[in-house]
Amino acid sequence: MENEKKVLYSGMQATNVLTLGNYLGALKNWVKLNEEYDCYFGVMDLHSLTVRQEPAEFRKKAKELYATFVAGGLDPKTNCIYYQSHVPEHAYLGWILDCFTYTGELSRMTQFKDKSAKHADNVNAGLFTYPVLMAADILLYQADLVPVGKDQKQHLEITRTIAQRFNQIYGDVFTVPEGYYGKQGAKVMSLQEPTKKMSKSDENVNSTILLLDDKDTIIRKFKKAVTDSEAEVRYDEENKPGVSNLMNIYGAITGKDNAEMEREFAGKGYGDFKMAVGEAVADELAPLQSRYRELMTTEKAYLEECIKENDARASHTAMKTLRKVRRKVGLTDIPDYH
Ligand code: AQP
Repeated sequence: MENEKKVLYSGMQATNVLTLGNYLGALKNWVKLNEEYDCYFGVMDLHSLTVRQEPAEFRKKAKELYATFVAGGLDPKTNCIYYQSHVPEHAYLGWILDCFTYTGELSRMTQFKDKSAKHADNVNAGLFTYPVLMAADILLYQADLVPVGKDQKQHLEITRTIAQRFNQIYGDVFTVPEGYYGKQGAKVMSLQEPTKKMSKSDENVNSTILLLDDKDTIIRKFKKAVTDSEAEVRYDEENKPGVSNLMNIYGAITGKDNAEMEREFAGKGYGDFKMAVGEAVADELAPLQSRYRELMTTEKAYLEECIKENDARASHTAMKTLRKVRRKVGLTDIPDYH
């Protein structure tokens, strides 16, 4: 039977090379869960337009992001990996859901506040309605589970609110999704300002580990990571945010808990600890990097073929939901909309 598995949906913006935060908060969990679920992963290029993009560079980044998903371990023959902008139903449902979302709700979103401060010269309406488009992304595919980093928790909550509101008026139209957050790695912080999240658009290169950084760069960045004046590897987010962040990263990769890490580095200085974290990260990323290089050199045609197949698959599911929504809200039938 078709679709016995539950549905998983997630995506990322095509704004830059991914960071270790994107990897540990999202991609690594996608890979972990992908066989258990019927998965849709989007390159969220419409979302990226909330910030000005240089067109040629943007197109390139979107393709690179697609290849990164595959290089990270997602098979595009079994997972529907697609570009958001290739499925116009996202924007269409986004508009309908805009009419079921209150401006008061949107103005409470912390990402909107943060991004408005960061892009003060371009506080556009898209930045404001971003969470509604995200709700449309998820609800179009009737997703049960959405694995994301903790920074997206508020957006997932509003998605649930919108779905429940719509269902209350029109009956059971949308599946109300659950968020999935990993135990470790759900919020990776900047290496230079460990009270701020690691972000792919951060201008300070030493703040982020990029997934395509080579081993020397990774180790150098960890060596420069801000810690504190003690020399004790101990988890204490409030008083030792830098060390706690590094423990969080090391734990997410090795599977070790805080007590194990504290024992492992007892009596050793931060130098040894940083080196161990750097090596663990570099080793973790090495297979992704070599697969990425293969895909971007000799397997471009294969990716194009997958894109085409997955566009059709995503469109089929998205149209099915949109058709139902159109009918429920009372829009007239489009004769050839199948
Ligand atoms: N620091 C982080 N720790 C854990 N998870 C994170 N994510 C992002 N940063 C961290 C998760 O990665 C996914 C990608 O999200 P996105 O591309 O839609 O945008 P974002 O959350 O705004 O990510 P960035 O890196 O901060 O991008 P820019 O700089 O472009 O705004 C999501 O699942 C997110 O939770």
